[in-house]
Amino acid sequence: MKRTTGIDARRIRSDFPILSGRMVYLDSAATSQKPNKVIEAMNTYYKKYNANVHRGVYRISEEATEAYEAAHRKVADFIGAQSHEEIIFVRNATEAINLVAYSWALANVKKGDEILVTRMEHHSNLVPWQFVCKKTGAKLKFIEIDKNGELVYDDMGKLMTSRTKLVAVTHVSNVLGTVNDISRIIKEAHKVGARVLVDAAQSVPHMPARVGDADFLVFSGHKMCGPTGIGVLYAKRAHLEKMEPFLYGGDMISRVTYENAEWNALPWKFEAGTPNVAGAVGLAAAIGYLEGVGMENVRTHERMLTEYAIKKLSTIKGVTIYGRPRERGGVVAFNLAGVHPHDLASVLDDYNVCVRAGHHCAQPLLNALGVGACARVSFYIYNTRDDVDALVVAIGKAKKVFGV
Ligand code: 7TS
Repeated sequence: MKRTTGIDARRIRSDFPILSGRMVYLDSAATSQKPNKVIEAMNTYYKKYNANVHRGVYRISEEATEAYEAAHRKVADFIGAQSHEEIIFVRNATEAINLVAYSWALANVKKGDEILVTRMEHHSNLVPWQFVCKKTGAKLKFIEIDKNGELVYDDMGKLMTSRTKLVAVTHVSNVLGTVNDISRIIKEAHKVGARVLVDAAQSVPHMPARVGDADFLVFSGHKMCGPTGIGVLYAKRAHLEKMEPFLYGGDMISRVTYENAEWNALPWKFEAGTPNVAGAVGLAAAIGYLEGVGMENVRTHERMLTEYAIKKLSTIKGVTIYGRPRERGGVVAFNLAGVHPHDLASVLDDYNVCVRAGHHCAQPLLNALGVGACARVSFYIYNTRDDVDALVVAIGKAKKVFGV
């Protein structure tokens, strides 16, 4: 492939041992693959300085503590947070949203209040708010989407009122690929005094993304070249100071008597128990790797691949693509008429092409699109135009198999 996007995807691919064969991996929105640099950083931790953190005074424990804390600083820098105190490590984006639901929302949302989400949310940014509304008597409201898969921004003025306590919105849809205008949403929400949670699970890995004025922002390490089991909650320091902890126990305290406890400094107040040190080390290495590639380059490369994929898929008879947003992430969801997406994915797998099929944890959105399921390809830095070509060839084979 020609280097037209500032990325040499073939060279990058060689950094990912799982991609050393012929596999065409088109499911990075579910989880990304991991480069050697990340795998090695985690191996080195286990081989050379595995110890619990914030406890021992011996050398390797200090080394582990330093690496763990440095990972918080690395994340803070990467997303433009003011300090590591605003970065809480959790298991994944889902847990980060639940932390906000339990610690912030249950204390701040009352009967008659409203929580506003969009019609394109992943279950992770929908189900916790359904729970909060049921528990508190608040009402869940929705920003609609238009036929292109974009939010109907003009309705926001009507939907956001003094009753709106929280606007929880995805930055990039994991189905439609829509890149939402987060700055605009935050500006509108803050006008009525609402807090904003940004689900950045599909944006932080793929484009330069800064926390800006967001109150809360969440993402997962495993979608950005990092390991599973580590995710991030960013929250403005002022909110974290007022919030009660989510989990209680060791590490999150400063002083304990038989009757009472005082909380540790931020961010440790929200990190009870022995944390995922290896995960933090891996996430820091992943960020280092992505910085080496350059997030602008990641975005440009995925834009190029997505445009190419849409162009190619559009030429295949029977293919319907869902969503035509003007700003789109590296995600293309589609169906092939007459073939269930699970069957399609299964035949594509026979040709070493990995795509996701199903409801993509966005069942209400799929229902709104009038389909129960669809296939989805999603790109990352190691994908090339050749991968798209291989997909198109494999779809052609599937068409023959199913006689469509
Ligand atoms: N939010 C969005 C927008 C997502 O796409 C996902 C995962 C999550 C939240 C949850 O992330 P987790 O790491 O807590 O599970 N999306 C997908 C997907 O599209 N296919 O598999 C997982």
